[in-house]
Amino acid sequence: MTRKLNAPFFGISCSRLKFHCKVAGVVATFLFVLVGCSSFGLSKESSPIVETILTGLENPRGVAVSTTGEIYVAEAGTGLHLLDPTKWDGKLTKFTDLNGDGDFEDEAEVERWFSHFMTYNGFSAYGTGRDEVSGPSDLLLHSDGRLFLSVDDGGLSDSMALHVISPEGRIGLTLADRNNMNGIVFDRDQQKIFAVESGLNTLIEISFSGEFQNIVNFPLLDSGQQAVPAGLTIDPQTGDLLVALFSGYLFDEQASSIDDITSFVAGDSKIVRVDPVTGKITDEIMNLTTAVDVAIDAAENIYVVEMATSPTELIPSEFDLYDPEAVPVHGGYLRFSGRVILYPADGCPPRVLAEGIDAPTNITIGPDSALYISTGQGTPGRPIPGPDGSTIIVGKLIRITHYLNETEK
Ligand SMILES: [Ca+2]
Ligand SMILES: [Ca+2]
Ligand SMILES: [Ca+2]
Repeated sequence: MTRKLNAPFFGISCSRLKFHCKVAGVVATFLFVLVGCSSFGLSKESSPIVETILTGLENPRGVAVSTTGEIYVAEAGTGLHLLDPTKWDGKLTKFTDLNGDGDFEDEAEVERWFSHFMTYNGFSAYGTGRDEVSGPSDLLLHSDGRLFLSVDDGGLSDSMALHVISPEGRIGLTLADRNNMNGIVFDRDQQKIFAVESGLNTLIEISFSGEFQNIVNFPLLDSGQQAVPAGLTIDPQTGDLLVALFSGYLFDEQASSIDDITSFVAGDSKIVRVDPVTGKITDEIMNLTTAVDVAIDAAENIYVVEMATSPTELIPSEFDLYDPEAVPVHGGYLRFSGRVILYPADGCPPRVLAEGIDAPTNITIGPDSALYISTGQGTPGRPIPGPDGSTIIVGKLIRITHYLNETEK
C-alpha cells in the first residue's frame, strides 16, 4: 500500500519537483525542497470535501460546467442494443439547480438534450473480457455557448463524430469523422480543438471548419503495450498539451487464451507533455497506473485521475453482464480503487485528494474551481465487489472542493 501511494512521487518529472532527477545523491536537495511543504507539518494542509452531486447516471464521461453553474454531462449509456439505433442510449443532459437548494432533483432541473447516441460494450463487441462501455466520450463548452461532443462508436456504425451543438441544444455541424476521439480540449484561444484518438494512439488538431491534422503518434510504453491516450488538457501558460497515456493490455505471446491477457501493468501509465507545434513528447509524470484523464489549473497545479490500481481476472465470454443475479466480478479492473491525485506546481509532493472511487473516467475543473469527477465505468446495475460486500455499478458525478492549501491557489 505504501509503495503504491509513493509511486507517483518517485516518478515525478524534473520540472515538477525542480531538482535533478537522478535519485542517488539528491537526498539533501530533496529534503530541502520538501521543507515548507504542508505534508511535513510546516503549513496548514487542506482537507478536501468529496460529495456525490449526481447519481443514477449511465457511464458519465465528459462534463462541462458553465459560469452560471449549469452542468452538462455526456453519458456513454448502457452498452446495450448494438444493432438497433433507436435503442442506443448514449446521452447528453443539462442539469440546472433552478431553486438553488444544492441539488438537481427539483422540477425542470434535468433537461435531457439527446438520448440516442451510440453505445456499445467492448466485452460484447470485441470479446475483450473487460466490462467497458463506450459512446459519447468528451464534452467541451465554448465561451460562445456552443458544446462540442465527441462520440466513440468503436467503428461499429457510421456515428463516430465530433458534434457541435448550439446553446439551444441542436446539433449544427459534425466537424470530424475520424477515429475515436476519447479526449478533446480547446486551444488557449478557443479557436480550434485538440483530440486524442485512443484507438490509433494519435494526437490530432481539428479546425472549426473541419480540417484535421496529425500532431504525433505515441510510441509503445515500457512493457511494450500500446500507449492508449485517454484524456488531455492544455497548459494555460505554455500552450503545451498534457496527455494521459492509459496503457493498453499485455498479451503473453507464448500463450493463446484470453486468460493470458493482463489488462494493464501497474506503473506503466504516465502523463506526457506535447508541444503541439513541434510534436515533441516529454515525460511529465511517470509511474502511474491507468491514468485516464488529466487537468491543470491556472496556477499550474496538475490533477491526475487513475481509474484502478490493479488488473483483475477477465470475464469469460459467456458471462451475462445484464443479469442482476450474476456473480459479482471486477471485470478486468479492480473496482473502487480509482483515485484523484494533485501534483502541486510548487514542487511539493503529490497528494491523494480522493481514493477508493469506483472506476472514474473524467475530470473537469469548473469555473468555480471545483473538480468534477465522472465515476462508475461499466455496465450499469451489474453486481460487483464493493468495499462493504457486493454492490452494483452506479454512475455518479462527484465534486471535490477545498482541496488546495493557501499557497497553492
Ligand atoms: Ca434543486
Ligand atoms: Ca431539491
Ligand atoms: Ca477531461
